[in-house]
Amino acid sequence: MITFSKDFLWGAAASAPQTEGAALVDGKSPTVWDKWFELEPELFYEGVGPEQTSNTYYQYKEDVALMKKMALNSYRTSISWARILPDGRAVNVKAVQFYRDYFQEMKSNGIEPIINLFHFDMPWWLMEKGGWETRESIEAFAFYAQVVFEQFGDIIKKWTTFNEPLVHVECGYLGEAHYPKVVDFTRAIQVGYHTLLAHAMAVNRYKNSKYNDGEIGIILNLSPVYPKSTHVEDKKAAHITDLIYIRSFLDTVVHGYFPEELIQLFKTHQLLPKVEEEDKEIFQRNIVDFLGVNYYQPLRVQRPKKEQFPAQFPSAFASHYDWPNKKINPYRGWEIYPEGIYDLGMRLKNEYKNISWYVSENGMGVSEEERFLDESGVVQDSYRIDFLKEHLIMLQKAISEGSNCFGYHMWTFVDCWSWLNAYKNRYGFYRIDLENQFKRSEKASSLWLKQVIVENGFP
Ligand code: BGP
Repeated sequence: MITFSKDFLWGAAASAPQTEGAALVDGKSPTVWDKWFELEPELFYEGVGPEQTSNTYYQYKEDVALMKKMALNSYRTSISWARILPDGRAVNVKAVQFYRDYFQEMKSNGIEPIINLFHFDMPWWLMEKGGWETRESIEAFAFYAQVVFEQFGDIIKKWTTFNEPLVHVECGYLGEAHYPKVVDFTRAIQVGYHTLLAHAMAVNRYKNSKYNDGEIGIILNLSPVYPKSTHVEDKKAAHITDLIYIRSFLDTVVHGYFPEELIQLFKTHQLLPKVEEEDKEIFQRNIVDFLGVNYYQPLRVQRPKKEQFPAQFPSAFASHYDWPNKKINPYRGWEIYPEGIYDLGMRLKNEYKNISWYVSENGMGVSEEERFLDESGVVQDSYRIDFLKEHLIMLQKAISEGSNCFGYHMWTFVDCWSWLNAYKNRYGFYRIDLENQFKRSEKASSLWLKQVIVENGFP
């Protein structure tokens, strides 16, 4: 029997911009996603934009009832900055009321809300000023954080600042999947640096807020990095990838400082961001209480390919390696490697002070999932049950060896809108029918996990 502790947090994860809908309702101002969709709707899968997310703004009571039915005891979502502070300064009373009611509804049903502040949804007014590239964004975020701690700190006892800060850096400044879709390593590093500083400032505001009896952390996507071989060049490629993609964020939020090796690397390539004297102390004094870890698949790398030179940083140090033994999710193309969750858990134990953490996202995206609907309208997602089982076995192994993990949240609860991919890949325990007033219907995995929660494990 694979068992978990009685107080283990079983839940699901989502975010405001991917679920709420009501994109410009009750005073909310546009985010980068609302605006980008308005400017280039053709970039979004099947032309579906952020207005058509899961309608949670109006249907949250129904969703909380379903969470309860599934026996979940926790749920992670985020607050929309542009809803709470439409112009960055004045508090939107209707938004405060909405979130208080929503969070209270969860609490009254025995579901602990874990609330995140930023899930890729930069308010448009701030983007127009340069977004995270500007130093001004740090104080703007700290102010927003302070407002939400004051408004909801009596209800919320587990906070996180950012979801996957690496992603808005990588997709927005080293790729073209997020706005402002530029490819510029110098700007990317400045954005990453300011994000980390904004995170530390928000932690500081929490520690100094009137309801500071809870905990605050951050959600990082920690894909373990595996080299192609034990050859020194492949190992070096993995080491540098880990330094840039993992340790840049992880060391800073847990230890309070950037790895010296990373600073030297950026220095050598004249990529050091602009910093100020006081920053060092801000990082040092504001380390996290816990971590959320998003894990989908590992990164596999090898020494850089010769033909890539002169290459763009960081491909000058590593290139992708297609592991021939990998098991693939045929419906999304991502690798399935449950051992990665164990490796992460053990690393947090051994190298990061055995910090308290939880799996804040893990899951299996499936395109055209309607093909698995049975006659009674239930999605028979046995592939997702297998996925869950395999990952929970590895998680439990890490816990039994001392890793300090307090919960598991699958991405996601009800199929949700996902950025440029819109509804292409479905992840939920519940299916959403967009043609039928956002109707929610069961998938077999929700019944399976309910049983696991009730029994605190599975055979
Ligand atoms: C994570 C994000 C989520 C969600 C998930 C699935 O990186 O935090 O917001 O989008 O990935 O990704 P996708 O829908 O692209 O398959």
